[in-house]
Amino acid sequence: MEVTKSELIITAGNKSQFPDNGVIEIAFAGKSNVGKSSLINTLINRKALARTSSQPGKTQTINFYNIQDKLNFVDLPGYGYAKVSKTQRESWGKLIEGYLSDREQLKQVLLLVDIRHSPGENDKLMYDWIAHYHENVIVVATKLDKIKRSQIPKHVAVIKKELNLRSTDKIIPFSATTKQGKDEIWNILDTF
Ligand SMILES: Nc1nc2c(ncn2[C@@H]2O[C@H](COP(=O)(O)OP(=O)(O)OP(=O)(O)O)[C@@H](O)[C@H]2O)c(=O)[nH]1
Ligand SMILES: [Mg+2]
Repeated sequence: MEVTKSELIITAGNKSQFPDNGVIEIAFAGKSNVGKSSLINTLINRKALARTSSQPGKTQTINFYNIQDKLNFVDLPGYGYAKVSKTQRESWGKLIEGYLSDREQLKQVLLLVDIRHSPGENDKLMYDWIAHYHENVIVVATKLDKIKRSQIPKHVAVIKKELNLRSTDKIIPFSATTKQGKDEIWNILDTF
């Protein structure tokens, strides 16, 4: 899709604020600071519609974006940030669970992991949780520009193995800096 129109619909802090117009949704999940907002901005050719931040844990709400009046992109709050309080973690869990477990219009989840690192416990839990509800998970291996080209296959293999990806899942290396992987992701999202 060539995106020329994108706008924030709502920053939702609880379930009652989720939009209710039945538009197809694509959600972006992953650890805090992994590059969810940057991926969204790259896909929609915007510098900063989705807020990016060098401070991890910035996005604590579920942010819904209208894309070309066709799709909604859903930027989920990042997990695994040590400095948030227990209460914040619990409310995060409830919010995400309320969204992911029971959302008919949610057609595809993209789970982001940093291509440089082996997935952590939280990534594995999140993958298993998403995979339970969705037959196809797209794993986006972010920050591709941070490793040497020759190292890509090795890193991809580690992520596949550690998350225990199924044949129905896909892994796509991506960089918000070079935009590598952008077309491949759109090729999939365009099928919805
Ligand atoms: N080099 C490089 N840096 C990136 C890439 N993607 C994101 N970053 C940087 O990583 C930091 C975090 O990016 P965000 O997009 O804000 O990450 P997020 O997952 O939305 O973070 P939270 O909202 O805190 O969960 C920012 O400083 C980005 O500029 C990438 O592909 N390459
Ligand atoms: Mg973010």
